[in-house]
Amino acid sequence: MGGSLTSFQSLHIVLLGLDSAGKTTVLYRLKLNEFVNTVPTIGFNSEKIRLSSAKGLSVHLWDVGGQEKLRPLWRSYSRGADGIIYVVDSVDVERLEEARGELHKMAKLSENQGAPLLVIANKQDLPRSLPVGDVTKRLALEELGPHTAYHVQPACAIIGEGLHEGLEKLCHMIMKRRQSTKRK
Ligand code: G3D
Ligand code: MG
Repeated sequence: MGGSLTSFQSLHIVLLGLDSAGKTTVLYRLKLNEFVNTVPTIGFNSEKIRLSSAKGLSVHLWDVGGQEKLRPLWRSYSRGADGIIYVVDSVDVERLEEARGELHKMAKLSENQGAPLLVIANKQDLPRSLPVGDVTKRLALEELGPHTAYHVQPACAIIGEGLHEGLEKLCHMIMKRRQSTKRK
């Protein structure tokens, strides 16, 4: 097996982000390919998804509630994760700073160091959404250090635009990391 995209692998990926960023919408768009009217997540939602592009590869996505009182749970759900999806609301400029703080806090936990990161710059359909370049800067992603591979994907979760593309990039980063740790 090892680092290549062989059959029957399941990747453990967690979906994190502030409340109302669009995590649950992302999850059900990927799973069901349809819009699901969400309610604020208490605890977590979890789904297994098969990737159409990479045969036999499935991802197990954990959508953890983003309200402040639930954020301490992020740590236990993301422990040992193969990859992290961090969803941000590209319109909510004020809370991007809070989003940056939570992201960096989590990335510093030793358990997560080096887990590839997909940032979903969500709600790009809205007129005042920040472009990905601005989102990247405001989240200070370059400060994450050389061991964390990341990709910032513009997306609109309600129609699903950008989600599969982003997920494939994440899986690719995960496989690359597996190959390089195997070599060491
Ligand atoms: P969360 O799981 O991160 O807390 P949700 O977020 O998935 O529950 O989404 C929060 C709200 O944002 C929902 O609206 C949802 O429909 C909306 N949303 C999610 N993605 C997008 C997007 O790409 N564009 C737009 N315009 N809205 C989006 P409500 O009205 O139910 O609060
Ligand atoms: Mg939710």
